[in-house]
Amino acid sequence: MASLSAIPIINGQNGDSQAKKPKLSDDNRVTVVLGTQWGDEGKGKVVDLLAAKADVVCRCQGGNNAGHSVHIGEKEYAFHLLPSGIVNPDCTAVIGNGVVVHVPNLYEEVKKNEKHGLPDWKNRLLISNRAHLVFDMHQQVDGLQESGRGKNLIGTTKKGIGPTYSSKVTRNGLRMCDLVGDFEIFKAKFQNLVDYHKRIFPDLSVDVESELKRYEAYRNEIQPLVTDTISYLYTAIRNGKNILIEGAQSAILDIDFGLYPYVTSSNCTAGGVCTGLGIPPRSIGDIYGVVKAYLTRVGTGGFPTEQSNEIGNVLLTKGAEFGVTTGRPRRCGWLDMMMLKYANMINGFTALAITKLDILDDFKEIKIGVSYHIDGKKIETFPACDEVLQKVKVEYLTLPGWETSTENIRKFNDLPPNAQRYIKTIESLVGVQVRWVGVGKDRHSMIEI
Ligand code: 2SA
Ligand code: GDP
Ligand code: MG
Repeated sequence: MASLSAIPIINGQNGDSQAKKPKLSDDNRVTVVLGTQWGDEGKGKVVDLLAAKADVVCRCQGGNNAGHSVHIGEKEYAFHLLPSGIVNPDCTAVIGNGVVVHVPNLYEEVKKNEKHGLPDWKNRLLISNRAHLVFDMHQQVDGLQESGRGKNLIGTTKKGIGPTYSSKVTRNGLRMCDLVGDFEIFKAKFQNLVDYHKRIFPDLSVDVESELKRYEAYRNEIQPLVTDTISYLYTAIRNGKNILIEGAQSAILDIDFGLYPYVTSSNCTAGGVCTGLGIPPRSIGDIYGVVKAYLTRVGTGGFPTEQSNEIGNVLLTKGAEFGVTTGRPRRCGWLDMMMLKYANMINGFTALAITKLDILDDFKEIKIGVSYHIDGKKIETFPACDEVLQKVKVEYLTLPGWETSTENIRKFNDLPPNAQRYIKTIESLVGVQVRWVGVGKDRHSMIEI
Protein backbone atom coordinates (compact mmCIF):
# COMPACT_ATOMS: atom_id res chain seq x y z
CA MET A 1 0.00 0.00 0.00
CA ALA A 2 1.36 3.46 -0.85
CA SER A 3 2.26 5.59 2.13
CA LEU A 4 0.33 8.85 2.54
CA SER A 5 3.41 10.91 1.81
CA ALA A 6 3.70 9.25 -1.61
CA ILE A 7 0.26 10.49 -2.69
CA PRO A 8 0.68 13.69 -4.73
CA ILE A 9 -0.84 16.80 -3.20
CA ILE A 10 -3.16 18.16 -5.87
CA ASN A 11 -4.56 21.07 -3.95
CA GLY A 12 -1.31 22.55 -2.80
CA GLN A 13 -2.56 22.63 0.73
CA ASN A 14 0.56 21.82 2.69
CA GLY A 15 4.30 22.16 2.77
CA ASP A 16 6.33 24.11 0.21
CA SER A 17 3.81 23.76 -2.62
CA GLN A 18 1.39 26.05 -0.77
CA ALA A 19 3.88 28.88 -0.68
CA LYS A 20 4.47 28.68 -4.45
CA LYS A 21 0.88 28.37 -5.63
CA PRO A 22 -1.89 30.97 -5.56
CA LYS A 23 -4.35 30.69 -2.68
CA LEU A 24 -6.88 28.06 -3.69
CA SER A 25 -10.46 28.48 -2.71
CA ASP A 26 -13.00 25.70 -2.37
CA ASP A 27 -15.76 28.06 -1.37
CA ASN A 28 -15.61 30.53 -4.26
CA ARG A 29 -19.10 30.82 -5.74
CA VAL A 30 -20.14 31.97 -9.21
CA THR A 31 -22.81 34.65 -9.69
CA VAL A 32 -25.67 33.96 -12.07
CA VAL A 33 -28.03 36.33 -13.90
CA LEU A 34 -31.23 34.76 -15.25
CA GLY A 35 -34.40 35.87 -16.99
CA THR A 36 -37.60 35.35 -15.02
CA GLN A 37 -40.28 35.92 -17.69
CA TRP A 38 -40.35 35.51 -21.49
CA GLY A 39 -36.94 37.03 -22.16
CA ASP A 40 -35.78 40.58 -22.90
CA GLU A 41 -35.98 41.64 -19.27
CA GLY A 42 -32.71 43.58 -19.59
CA LYS A 43 -30.29 40.81 -18.63
CA GLY A 44 -27.59 42.45 -20.78
CA LYS A 45 -27.79 45.62 -18.73
CA VAL A 46 -27.62 43.80 -15.38
CA VAL A 47 -24.70 41.67 -16.60
CA ASP A 48 -22.86 44.81 -17.74
CA LEU A 49 -23.32 46.29 -14.27
CA LEU A 50 -22.00 43.18 -12.49
CA ALA A 51 -19.24 42.56 -15.04
CA ALA A 52 -17.42 45.65 -13.77
CA LYS A 53 -16.20 43.45 -10.91
CA ALA A 54 -15.93 40.14 -12.82
CA ASP A 55 -12.81 38.37 -14.09
CA VAL A 56 -14.72 35.88 -16.25
CA VAL A 57 -18.15 36.14 -17.92
CA CYS A 58 -19.85 33.09 -19.40
CA ARG A 59 -22.77 32.05 -21.57
CA CYS A 60 -24.09 28.59 -20.73
CA GLN A 61 -26.96 27.93 -23.16
CA GLY A 62 -28.85 29.14 -26.21
CA GLY A 63 -27.21 30.61 -29.27
CA ASN A 64 -27.59 33.70 -31.39
CA ASN A 65 -31.34 33.63 -30.89
CA ALA A 66 -30.49 35.75 -27.83
CA GLY A 67 -30.32 39.53 -28.12
CA HIS A 68 -28.77 41.27 -25.14
CA SER A 69 -28.36 45.04 -25.27
CA VAL A 70 -25.79 47.13 -23.45
CA HIS A 71 -25.92 50.94 -23.62
CA ILE A 72 -22.93 52.93 -22.48
CA GLY A 73 -23.38 56.63 -23.20
CA GLU A 74 -23.49 56.94 -26.99
CA LYS A 75 -22.33 53.36 -27.55
CA GLU A 76 -24.89 50.63 -28.14
CA TYR A 77 -23.90 47.00 -28.22
CA ALA A 78 -26.14 44.07 -29.19
CA PHE A 79 -24.81 40.69 -28.15
CA HIS A 80 -26.14 37.39 -29.44
CA LEU A 81 -23.44 34.79 -28.83
CA LEU A 82 -20.83 36.80 -27.00
CA PRO A 83 -21.39 37.23 -23.27
CA SER A 84 -22.37 40.88 -22.68
CA GLY A 85 -19.71 41.22 -19.99
CA ILE A 86 -17.06 41.17 -22.74
CA VAL A 87 -17.56 44.93 -22.78
CA ASN A 88 -15.37 45.04 -19.67
CA PRO A 89 -11.84 44.93 -21.16
CA ASP A 90 -10.53 43.09 -18.09
CA CYS A 91 -12.96 40.18 -18.49
CA THR A 92 -12.33 36.87 -20.17
CA ALA A 93 -15.47 35.71 -21.99
CA VAL A 94 -16.41 32.02 -22.12
CA ILE A 95 -18.89 30.38 -24.48
CA GLY A 96 -19.73 27.14 -22.69
CA ASN A 97 -20.46 23.61 -23.88
CA GLY A 98 -24.23 24.18 -23.56
CA VAL A 99 -24.19 26.97 -26.17
CA VAL A 100 -24.82 26.29 -29.86
CA VAL A 101 -22.57 28.35 -32.13
CA HIS A 102 -23.06 29.45 -35.73
CA VAL A 103 -19.44 30.29 -36.52
CA PRO A 104 -20.04 32.75 -39.42
CA ASN A 105 -22.67 34.59 -37.34
CA LEU A 106 -20.23 34.75 -34.42
CA TYR A 107 -17.66 36.49 -36.62
CA GLU A 108 -20.32 38.89 -37.97
CA GLU A 109 -21.24 39.77 -34.38
CA VAL A 110 -17.63 40.30 -33.39
CA LYS A 111 -16.98 42.56 -36.39
CA LYS A 112 -20.07 44.65 -35.74
CA ASN A 113 -19.15 45.14 -32.10
CA GLU A 114 -15.52 45.85 -32.94
CA LYS A 115 -16.80 48.84 -34.94
CA HIS A 116 -18.64 49.98 -31.81
CA GLY A 117 -15.35 49.87 -29.95
CA LEU A 118 -15.21 46.36 -28.47
CA PRO A 119 -11.56 46.08 -27.42
CA ASP A 120 -9.13 43.18 -27.87
CA TRP A 121 -11.72 40.38 -27.98
CA LYS A 122 -9.38 37.83 -29.61
CA ASN A 123 -7.25 37.49 -26.52
CA ARG A 124 -10.26 37.32 -24.22
CA LEU A 125 -12.64 34.85 -25.82
CA LEU A 126 -12.70 31.12 -25.08
CA ILE A 127 -15.10 28.67 -26.74
CA SER A 128 -15.80 25.22 -25.37
CA ASN A 129 -14.50 22.37 -27.51
CA ARG A 130 -17.79 20.63 -26.62
CA ALA A 131 -20.09 23.40 -27.92
CA HIS A 132 -22.26 22.24 -30.82
CA LEU A 133 -22.14 23.86 -34.24
CA VAL A 134 -25.14 25.48 -35.88
CA PHE A 135 -24.98 25.21 -39.66
CA ASP A 136 -26.92 27.14 -42.30
CA MET A 137 -28.67 23.81 -42.86
CA HIS A 138 -30.08 23.98 -39.30
CA GLN A 139 -31.32 27.51 -39.96
CA GLN A 140 -33.02 26.37 -43.17
CA VAL A 141 -34.63 23.47 -41.28
CA ASP A 142 -35.83 25.91 -38.59
CA GLY A 143 -37.63 27.88 -41.33
CA LEU A 144 -39.04 24.74 -42.97
CA GLN A 145 -40.34 23.41 -39.65
CA GLU A 146 -41.95 26.75 -38.84
CA SER A 147 -43.67 27.01 -42.21
CA GLY A 148 -44.98 23.46 -41.74
CA ARG A 149 -46.65 24.34 -38.45
CA GLY A 150 -49.38 26.49 -39.98
CA LYS A 151 -51.12 28.60 -37.36
CA ASN A 152 -49.40 26.64 -34.56
CA LEU A 153 -46.06 28.13 -35.43
CA ILE A 154 -43.73 28.69 -32.48
CA GLY A 155 -42.40 32.01 -33.70
CA THR A 156 -38.74 30.98 -33.51
CA THR A 157 -35.94 33.35 -34.39
CA LYS A 158 -35.04 30.99 -37.29
CA LYS A 159 -31.44 30.90 -36.10
CA GLY A 160 -31.38 27.09 -36.24
CA ILE A 161 -31.39 26.68 -32.47
CA GLY A 162 -34.03 23.92 -32.16
CA PRO A 163 -32.66 21.84 -35.07
CA THR A 164 -29.12 22.07 -33.66
CA TYR A 165 -30.15 20.92 -30.19
CA SER A 166 -32.07 18.14 -32.00
CA SER A 167 -28.86 17.07 -33.73
CA LYS A 168 -27.12 17.16 -30.34
CA VAL A 169 -29.71 14.85 -28.80
CA THR A 170 -29.89 12.62 -31.91
CA ARG A 171 -26.11 12.33 -31.50
CA ASN A 172 -25.18 13.19 -35.06
CA GLY A 173 -24.30 16.84 -34.35
CA LEU A 174 -20.85 18.34 -34.88
CA ARG A 175 -18.93 20.13 -32.19
CA MET A 176 -16.10 22.65 -31.96
CA CYS A 177 -13.66 19.80 -31.28
CA ASP A 178 -14.66 18.29 -34.63
CA LEU A 179 -14.06 21.57 -36.42
CA VAL A 180 -10.56 22.04 -35.04
CA GLY A 181 -9.71 18.30 -35.15
CA ASP A 182 -9.07 16.03 -38.13
CA PHE A 183 -10.80 17.78 -41.04
CA GLU A 184 -11.31 14.53 -42.97
CA ILE A 185 -13.43 13.26 -40.06
CA PHE A 186 -15.26 16.59 -39.91
CA LYS A 187 -16.10 16.27 -43.62
CA ALA A 188 -17.50 12.76 -43.17
CA LYS A 189 -19.59 13.78 -40.16
CA PHE A 190 -20.89 16.83 -42.00
CA GLN A 191 -21.90 14.74 -45.02
CA ASN A 192 -23.67 12.32 -42.68
CA LEU A 193 -25.58 15.21 -41.07
CA VAL A 194 -26.58 16.57 -44.49
CA ASP A 195 -27.77 13.12 -45.64
CA TYR A 196 -29.78 12.70 -42.45
CA HIS A 197 -31.55 16.04 -42.89
CA LYS A 198 -32.13 15.50 -46.61
CA ARG A 199 -33.95 12.25 -45.87
CA ILE A 200 -36.36 14.22 -43.67
CA PHE A 201 -36.44 17.44 -45.70
CA PRO A 202 -35.99 16.55 -49.39
CA ASP A 203 -36.29 20.26 -50.33
CA LEU A 204 -33.22 21.18 -48.32
CA SER A 205 -30.47 22.61 -50.48
CA VAL A 206 -26.93 22.29 -49.17
CA ASP A 207 -23.84 22.95 -51.24
CA VAL A 208 -21.64 20.55 -49.30
CA GLU A 209 -18.42 21.47 -51.07
CA SER A 210 -18.71 25.21 -50.56
CA GLU A 211 -19.84 24.77 -46.93
CA LEU A 212 -16.79 22.63 -46.24
CA LYS A 213 -14.52 25.19 -47.90
CA ARG A 214 -16.04 27.91 -45.76
CA TYR A 215 -15.53 25.92 -42.57
CA GLU A 216 -11.98 24.97 -43.51
CA ALA A 217 -11.19 28.69 -43.60
CA TYR A 218 -12.94 29.40 -40.27
CA ARG A 219 -11.19 26.44 -38.70
CA ASN A 220 -7.78 28.12 -38.65
CA GLU A 221 -9.22 31.38 -37.40
CA ILE A 222 -11.20 29.84 -34.54
CA GLN A 223 -8.65 27.26 -33.44
CA PRO A 224 -6.84 29.48 -30.89
CA LEU A 225 -10.16 30.25 -29.17
CA VAL A 226 -11.35 26.66 -28.77
CA THR A 227 -10.39 24.99 -25.54
CA ASP A 228 -11.51 22.82 -22.64
CA THR A 229 -13.49 25.50 -20.83
CA ILE A 230 -14.45 23.02 -18.10
CA SER A 231 -10.93 22.76 -16.71
CA TYR A 232 -10.43 26.49 -17.37
CA LEU A 233 -13.42 27.30 -15.16
CA TYR A 234 -12.46 24.69 -12.57
CA THR A 235 -9.10 26.38 -12.14
CA ALA A 236 -10.61 29.87 -12.26
CA ILE A 237 -13.08 28.99 -9.48
CA ARG A 238 -10.36 27.47 -7.34
CA ASN A 239 -8.10 30.46 -7.92
CA GLY A 240 -10.75 32.72 -6.43
CA LYS A 241 -11.69 34.44 -9.72
CA ASN A 242 -14.91 36.40 -9.81
CA ILE A 243 -17.11 34.54 -12.31
CA LEU A 244 -20.37 35.78 -13.76
CA ILE A 245 -22.83 33.65 -15.75
CA GLU A 246 -25.28 35.21 -18.17
CA GLY A 247 -28.46 33.26 -18.87
CA ALA A 248 -30.17 33.71 -22.23
CA GLN A 249 -33.95 33.57 -22.90
CA SER A 250 -35.85 32.87 -19.69
CA ALA A 251 -37.68 30.62 -17.25
CA ILE A 252 -40.93 30.50 -19.21
CA LEU A 253 -39.01 29.73 -22.42
CA ASP A 254 -37.11 26.84 -20.76
CA ILE A 255 -37.44 23.53 -22.65
CA ASP A 256 -38.53 21.73 -19.44
CA PHE A 257 -40.24 24.42 -17.40
CA GLY A 258 -41.58 26.78 -20.05
CA LEU A 259 -44.92 26.61 -21.84
CA TYR A 260 -44.07 23.73 -24.15
CA PRO A 261 -44.04 23.71 -27.17
CA TYR A 262 -43.77 27.53 -27.23
CA VAL A 263 -40.30 27.41 -25.75
CA THR A 264 -36.70 27.52 -26.84
CA SER A 265 -34.65 24.32 -26.94
CA SER A 266 -32.33 24.79 -23.95
CA ASN A 267 -32.56 25.00 -20.16
CA CYS A 268 -32.61 28.71 -19.37
CA THR A 269 -32.98 28.10 -15.62
CA ALA A 270 -30.39 27.46 -12.89
CA GLY A 271 -29.77 23.81 -13.85
CA GLY A 272 -28.66 24.92 -17.30
CA VAL A 273 -25.79 26.82 -15.70
CA CYS A 274 -24.26 23.59 -14.34
CA THR A 275 -24.84 21.44 -17.42
CA GLY A 276 -23.96 24.24 -19.83
CA LEU A 277 -20.59 25.00 -18.28
CA GLY A 278 -19.61 21.89 -16.33
CA ILE A 279 -19.76 23.68 -12.98
CA PRO A 280 -20.77 21.71 -9.87
CA PRO A 281 -24.05 22.87 -8.24
CA ARG A 282 -22.21 23.71 -5.03
CA SER A 283 -20.16 26.30 -6.89
CA ILE A 284 -23.27 28.37 -7.58
CA GLY A 285 -23.64 31.43 -5.36
CA ASP A 286 -26.02 34.32 -5.93
CA ILE A 287 -28.71 33.85 -8.55
CA TYR A 288 -30.15 37.18 -9.61
CA GLY A 289 -33.49 37.17 -11.40
CA VAL A 290 -34.11 39.97 -13.87
CA VAL A 291 -37.73 41.13 -13.97
CA LYS A 292 -39.12 43.64 -16.44
CA ALA A 293 -41.55 45.96 -14.60
CA TYR A 294 -44.23 44.75 -17.04
CA LEU A 295 -44.30 41.75 -19.35
CA THR A 296 -43.42 41.06 -22.97
CA ARG A 297 -43.35 38.04 -25.20
CA VAL A 298 -42.09 37.39 -28.72
CA GLY A 299 -43.49 34.37 -30.44
CA THR A 300 -46.79 32.53 -30.20
CA GLY A 301 -48.69 31.11 -27.23
CA GLY A 302 -50.88 32.18 -24.32
CA PHE A 303 -50.31 35.46 -22.51
CA PRO A 304 -52.94 35.95 -19.75
CA THR A 305 -51.98 39.53 -18.84
CA GLU A 306 -51.51 40.68 -22.46
CA GLN A 307 -52.91 44.11 -23.24
CA SER A 308 -53.97 44.17 -26.90
CA ASN A 309 -55.09 47.77 -26.49
CA GLU A 310 -53.80 51.28 -25.88
CA ILE A 311 -51.95 50.16 -22.72
CA GLY A 312 -50.08 47.54 -24.75
CA ASN A 313 -49.31 50.15 -27.43
CA VAL A 314 -47.82 52.53 -24.87
CA LEU A 315 -45.63 49.76 -23.45
CA LEU A 316 -44.53 48.76 -26.95
CA THR A 317 -43.74 52.28 -28.08
CA LYS A 318 -42.27 53.83 -24.96
CA GLY A 319 -40.48 50.58 -24.05
CA ALA A 320 -39.14 50.22 -27.63
CA GLU A 321 -40.17 46.58 -27.46
CA PHE A 322 -38.72 45.19 -30.67
CA GLY A 323 -36.64 42.01 -30.97
CA VAL A 324 -32.90 42.65 -30.80
CA THR A 325 -32.26 39.71 -33.11
CA THR A 326 -35.26 39.76 -35.46
CA GLY A 327 -36.71 43.28 -35.04
CA ARG A 328 -40.17 41.79 -34.37
CA PRO A 329 -42.57 43.82 -32.23
CA ARG A 330 -43.02 42.20 -28.81
CA ARG A 331 -46.44 41.50 -27.32
CA CYS A 332 -46.93 43.56 -24.14
CA GLY A 333 -48.94 43.30 -20.93
CA TRP A 334 -48.96 43.64 -17.14
CA LEU A 335 -46.64 41.90 -14.72
CA ASP A 336 -47.69 38.34 -13.86
CA MET A 337 -47.05 37.10 -10.31
CA MET A 338 -48.06 33.50 -11.01
CA MET A 339 -45.19 33.43 -13.49
CA LEU A 340 -42.63 35.13 -11.21
CA LYS A 341 -43.42 32.88 -8.25
CA TYR A 342 -43.05 29.83 -10.47
CA ALA A 343 -39.73 31.12 -11.87
CA ASN A 344 -38.53 31.63 -8.30
CA MET A 345 -39.49 28.07 -7.29
CA ILE A 346 -37.25 26.71 -10.03
CA ASN A 347 -34.33 29.11 -9.67
CA GLY A 348 -34.28 30.11 -5.99
CA PHE A 349 -33.37 33.74 -6.65
CA THR A 350 -31.23 35.44 -4.04
CA ALA A 351 -32.35 38.88 -5.25
CA LEU A 352 -34.19 40.54 -8.11
CA ALA A 353 -33.32 43.33 -10.50
CA ILE A 354 -36.41 45.15 -11.75
CA THR A 355 -35.83 46.94 -15.04
CA LYS A 356 -37.75 49.49 -17.11
CA LEU A 357 -39.64 51.05 -14.22
CA ASP A 358 -39.41 54.34 -16.17
CA ILE A 359 -41.63 52.90 -18.92
CA LEU A 360 -44.52 52.93 -16.42
CA ASP A 361 -43.97 56.59 -15.47
CA ASP A 362 -47.06 57.96 -17.27
CA PHE A 363 -49.68 55.46 -16.17
CA LYS A 364 -52.45 56.58 -13.83
CA GLU A 365 -52.97 53.02 -12.65
CA ILE A 366 -50.72 49.98 -12.87
CA LYS A 367 -51.94 46.41 -12.59
CA ILE A 368 -50.27 43.26 -11.40
CA GLY A 369 -51.78 39.87 -12.24
CA VAL A 370 -51.89 38.01 -8.92
CA SER A 371 -53.91 34.83 -9.50
CA TYR A 372 -55.38 32.65 -12.25
CA HIS A 373 -58.91 31.27 -12.35
CA ILE A 374 -60.65 28.77 -14.61
CA ASP A 375 -64.44 28.43 -14.44
CA GLY A 376 -64.42 30.55 -11.29
CA LYS A 377 -61.91 28.24 -9.55
CA LYS A 378 -58.53 29.52 -8.45
CA ILE A 379 -55.54 27.66 -9.90
CA GLU A 380 -52.81 27.08 -7.33
CA THR A 381 -49.91 26.18 -9.64
CA PHE A 382 -48.55 27.56 -12.89
CA PRO A 383 -50.09 25.57 -15.79
CA ALA A 384 -47.97 23.01 -17.65
CA CYS A 385 -50.01 23.40 -20.85
CA ASP A 386 -50.28 26.45 -22.99
CA GLU A 387 -53.87 25.42 -23.83
CA VAL A 388 -54.71 25.79 -20.11
CA LEU A 389 -52.88 29.10 -19.86
CA GLN A 390 -54.99 30.41 -22.75
CA LYS A 391 -58.15 29.73 -20.72
CA VAL A 392 -57.24 31.41 -17.45
CA LYS A 393 -58.88 34.59 -16.19
CA VAL A 394 -56.53 36.85 -14.29
CA GLU A 395 -57.28 38.53 -10.98
CA TYR A 396 -55.45 41.85 -10.78
CA LEU A 397 -54.13 44.02 -8.00
CA THR A 398 -54.46 47.67 -9.06
CA LEU A 399 -51.93 50.13 -7.77
CA PRO A 400 -51.83 53.90 -8.25
CA GLY A 401 -49.25 55.18 -10.75
CA TRP A 402 -46.79 57.98 -9.98
CA GLU A 403 -47.25 60.05 -13.16
CA THR A 404 -43.84 61.64 -13.01
CA SER A 405 -40.46 60.86 -14.55
CA THR A 406 -38.14 58.50 -12.66
CA GLU A 407 -35.42 58.68 -15.32
CA ASN A 408 -32.94 60.81 -13.42
CA ILE A 409 -33.49 59.29 -10.00
CA ARG A 410 -30.56 57.35 -8.56
CA LYS A 411 -31.68 56.65 -4.97
CA PHE A 412 -34.57 54.41 -3.95
CA ASN A 413 -35.82 56.92 -1.37
CA ASP A 414 -36.00 59.61 -4.06
CA LEU A 415 -38.46 57.57 -6.13
CA PRO A 416 -42.09 58.81 -5.94
CA PRO A 417 -43.87 56.98 -3.06
CA ASN A 418 -46.15 55.09 -5.47
CA ALA A 419 -43.13 53.84 -7.43
CA GLN A 420 -41.52 52.66 -4.17
CA ARG A 421 -44.81 50.98 -3.32
CA TYR A 422 -44.89 49.18 -6.69
CA ILE A 423 -41.38 47.80 -6.12
CA LYS A 424 -42.13 46.80 -2.51
CA THR A 425 -45.36 45.09 -3.63
CA ILE A 426 -43.44 42.97 -6.16
CA GLU A 427 -40.87 42.17 -3.48
CA SER A 428 -43.45 40.96 -1.00
CA LEU A 429 -45.55 39.04 -3.57
CA VAL A 430 -42.55 37.10 -4.94
CA GLY A 431 -40.93 36.86 -1.51
CA VAL A 432 -37.48 37.87 -2.79
CA GLN A 433 -35.66 41.11 -2.08
CA VAL A 434 -35.29 43.62 -4.90
CA ARG A 435 -31.69 44.80 -5.13
CA TRP A 436 -31.71 46.96 -8.28
CA VAL A 437 -34.26 49.10 -10.09
CA GLY A 438 -33.67 50.21 -13.68
CA VAL A 439 -34.96 53.62 -14.73
CA GLY A 440 -33.35 54.01 -18.16
CA LYS A 441 -31.37 52.05 -20.70
CA ASP A 442 -27.99 53.55 -19.93
CA ARG A 443 -25.51 51.72 -17.72
CA HIS A 444 -25.84 54.40 -15.04
CA SER A 445 -29.65 54.39 -14.95
CA MET A 446 -29.80 51.86 -12.17
CA ILE A 447 -30.78 52.34 -8.54
CA GLU A 448 -29.11 50.01 -6.07
CA ILE A 449 -31.18 49.39 -2.94
P1 2SA B 1 -35.88 29.81 -30.86
O1 2SA B 1 -35.40 30.69 -31.95
O2 2SA B 1 -36.03 28.36 -31.28
O3 2SA B 1 -35.11 29.93 -29.60
O4 2SA B 1 -37.40 30.31 -30.54
C1 2SA B 1 -38.22 29.58 -29.66
C2 2SA B 1 -39.01 30.52 -28.76
O5 2SA B 1 -38.10 31.26 -27.93
C3 2SA B 1 -38.33 32.64 -28.09
N1 2SA B 1 -37.06 33.38 -28.04
C4 2SA B 1 -36.94 34.60 -27.53
N2 2SA B 1 -37.81 35.36 -26.83
C5 2SA B 1 -37.38 36.60 -26.49
N3 2SA B 1 -36.17 37.14 -26.88
C6 2SA B 1 -35.30 36.39 -27.58
N4 2SA B 1 -34.23 36.97 -28.16
C7 2SA B 1 -34.41 38.05 -29.16
C8 2SA B 1 -34.43 39.42 -28.48
C9 2SA B 1 -35.65 37.75 -29.97
C10 2SA B 1 -35.91 38.53 -31.26
O6 2SA B 1 -33.59 39.63 -27.61
O7 2SA B 1 -35.26 40.28 -28.79
O8 2SA B 1 -35.11 39.34 -31.73
O9 2SA B 1 -36.99 38.30 -31.84
C11 2SA B 1 -35.65 35.06 -27.89
N5 2SA B 1 -35.00 34.05 -28.52
C12 2SA B 1 -35.87 33.02 -28.59
C13 2SA B 1 -38.95 32.76 -29.48
O10 2SA B 1 -39.67 33.97 -29.63
C14 2SA B 1 -39.83 31.55 -29.53
O11 2SA B 1 -41.02 31.81 -28.82
P1 GDP C 1 -32.17 40.94 -22.59
O1 GDP C 1 -32.38 40.00 -23.73
O2 GDP C 1 -32.77 40.44 -21.31
O3 GDP C 1 -30.72 41.33 -22.39
O4 GDP C 1 -32.94 42.27 -22.94
P2 GDP C 1 -32.98 43.04 -24.36
O5 GDP C 1 -31.68 43.69 -24.58
O6 GDP C 1 -33.48 42.10 -25.42
O7 GDP C 1 -34.16 44.06 -24.13
C1 GDP C 1 -34.16 44.96 -23.07
C2 GDP C 1 -34.23 46.38 -23.62
O8 GDP C 1 -34.55 47.27 -22.57
C3 GDP C 1 -32.90 46.88 -24.16
O9 GDP C 1 -33.14 47.75 -25.21
C4 GDP C 1 -32.29 47.62 -22.98
O10 GDP C 1 -31.39 48.62 -23.36
C5 GDP C 1 -33.52 48.23 -22.37
N1 GDP C 1 -33.45 48.46 -20.93
C6 GDP C 1 -32.89 47.68 -19.96
N2 GDP C 1 -33.14 48.20 -18.75
C7 GDP C 1 -33.85 49.33 -18.92
C8 GDP C 1 -34.46 50.29 -18.05
O11 GDP C 1 -34.36 50.20 -16.83
N3 GDP C 1 -35.16 51.31 -18.65
C9 GDP C 1 -35.29 51.42 -20.01
N4 GDP C 1 -36.00 52.43 -20.50
N5 GDP C 1 -34.74 50.53 -20.84
C10 GDP C 1 -34.05 49.49 -20.33
MG1 MG D 1 -33.23 39.99 -25.62
